[in-house]
Amino acid sequence: MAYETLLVETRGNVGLITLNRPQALNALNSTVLKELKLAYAAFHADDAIGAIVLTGSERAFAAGADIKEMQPLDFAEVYKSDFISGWDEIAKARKPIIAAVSGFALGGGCELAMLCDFIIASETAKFGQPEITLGVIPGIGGSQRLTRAVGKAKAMDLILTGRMMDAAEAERAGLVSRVVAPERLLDEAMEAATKIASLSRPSVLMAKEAVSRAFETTLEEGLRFERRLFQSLFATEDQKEGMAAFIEKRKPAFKNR
Ligand code: CO8
Repeated sequence: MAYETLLVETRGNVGLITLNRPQALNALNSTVLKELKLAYAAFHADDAIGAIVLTGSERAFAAGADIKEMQPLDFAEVYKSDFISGWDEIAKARKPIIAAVSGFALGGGCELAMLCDFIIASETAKFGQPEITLGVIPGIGGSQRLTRAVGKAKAMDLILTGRMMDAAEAERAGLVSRVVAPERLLDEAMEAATKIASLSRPSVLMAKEAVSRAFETTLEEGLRFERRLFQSLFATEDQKEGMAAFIEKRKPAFKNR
């Protein structure tokens, strides 16, 4: 299928989505949302795909929601249509998604990166929630996910001033998992995604579910949830195979069942 705002391809067992609105620094408009949902759905339906990488250009992962699209909207319109609520669906995607971020990841762009499971950043990456400078606030999780990722002090600092933080600061703060040279960014993300895609699918999906649950529940409930998932994996052939392969000093041949 041809997309207007994305480049979508398959590399081995990994789905690669590249935001492609260079004239607007990949600003996120309603077409991007519609197409991202379609691309994600296609990769989820494809059993061969074990992980997804979402990236942008060297200059911008995404410079935020499309300000030109939003500027004329009024309250009744955005309220009635529950404007931007559709982005939540992306957070519910089951297969792991890695954000590979170079350049600007601002506003909705930073939030989109945080909707992914982890962020690998180029040394050139710049993260920020500048909505306050436009007379609004973050709308798809910036005030919640950023605060959980970096803590209250830095989240307040970024969201109240609208300043940007560079990749080194983002890594120190715990927002990104790795920082690499710009020319290594896509390879690093693809290698991580390829590794994930090579592992047993049930355990990968459950690992993602278990970590995600940590953001939604108490420690006691989370521990119980993790333990039940752990126990249930003993019903899979891949648990037998993975442990036998270790003992027999060979590579496991997972069947994803
Ligand atoms: N929306 C629409 N167009 C944009 C956006 C944007 N967010 N960002 C950049 N562009 C456009 C510019 O208008 C410009 O277009 P043109 O050439 O036609 O004038 C082109 O991209 C290049 O941008 P600049 O000339 O400004 O490039 P600079 O290198 O000078 O500056 C910056 C780069 C610093 C990134 C600057 O473009 C900027 O500040 N952009 C806006 C950043 C911002 O405020 N983002 C937050 C938007 S609000 C938001 O995200 C709400 C979140 C909640 C909803 C999320 C739903 C997805």
